[in-house]
Amino acid sequence: MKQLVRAFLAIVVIALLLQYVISEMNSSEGYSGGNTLTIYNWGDYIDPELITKFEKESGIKVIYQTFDSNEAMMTKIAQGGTTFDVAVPSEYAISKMKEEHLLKPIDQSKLPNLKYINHRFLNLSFDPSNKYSIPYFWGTVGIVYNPDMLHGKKITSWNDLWGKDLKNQILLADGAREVMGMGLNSLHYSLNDTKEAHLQQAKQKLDKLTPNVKAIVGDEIKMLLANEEAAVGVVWSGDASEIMGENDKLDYVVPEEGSNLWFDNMVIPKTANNVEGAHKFINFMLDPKNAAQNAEYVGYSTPNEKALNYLPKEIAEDKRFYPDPDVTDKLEVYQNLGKRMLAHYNELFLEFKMHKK
Ligand code: SPD
Repeated sequence: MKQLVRAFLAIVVIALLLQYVISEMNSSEGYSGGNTLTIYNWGDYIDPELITKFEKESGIKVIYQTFDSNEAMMTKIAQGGTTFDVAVPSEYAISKMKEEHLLKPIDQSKLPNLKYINHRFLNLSFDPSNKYSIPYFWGTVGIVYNPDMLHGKKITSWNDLWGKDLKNQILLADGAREVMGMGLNSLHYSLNDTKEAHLQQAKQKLDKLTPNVKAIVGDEIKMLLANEEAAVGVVWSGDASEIMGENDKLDYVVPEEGSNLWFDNMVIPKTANNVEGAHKFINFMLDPKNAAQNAEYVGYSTPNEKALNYLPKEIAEDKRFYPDPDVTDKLEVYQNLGKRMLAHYNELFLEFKMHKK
């Protein structure tokens, strides 16, 4: 009898251990299937309450993982061994993922809320007809700065950042295209330039900026700038909006030499297990009230026309974060420069980071 009890207890312990191991795998390796949905998004890029609301409404359990660059996200998805159901790449990454057959087509008949997206954000060249991607947020790259810390000085151009008065005052977002783009734009080159001589010139110019660069950082850039740890930051517009919500002394400018207009869209990676759930989630995020709640929480600009009605006027009418088409038409969208050129941009950016250290 005692032996039977021991055997029974051993089975219970093994079963509990197995359950624990499986749940650990679910949360760490992007396992999805059954009634779960694995979402792979940028850090600080969703209101967590919306995840809970989606889980309650759909009965689907969400496993949520984050990345901090398009490059890291693409490498992980291309490597396989993960089953992300929804991811949120930027435009040039979407074009590259399509080329590498990493995306599943989207069934628009399952997205009745797609009608709320402003047509300005649909049918863009990186994904004509939105066969593979649905708009999530959009914005620009620019400079957020604290006039008080700069004795009233106004910043208007990339070249202002090389000023001697900015020693150790600049924080840069940790993005290869953003930093290389800043170097290229400061020389009046395109931020999609592929001429080796221009890229080398941009890298040399960036190296000269290092005395002014305090750090190259991820999402913590928002907290550091809001707390006045540095006077200037090169950031995505949505981060600027969030920082300015914390510290209203700061201002945001898109530099006069030009800059980047970007689009982050929701996609269904090739390895998705829960395609039905992925469509449900995408449609949920397209709901105008949900889109407005998300935009207000993260600070980024929503492409959802109807959602603008649910946002406070001071957000929806702020032209720094919702610039009109005549302004955005002058900006450049990153192109997919091909595997080798994108790797080269990354290498140059890494060399710049090493030079900084
Ligand atoms: N913390 C959220 C960051 C999202 C930034 N996406 C912008 C991509 C521009 N290529």
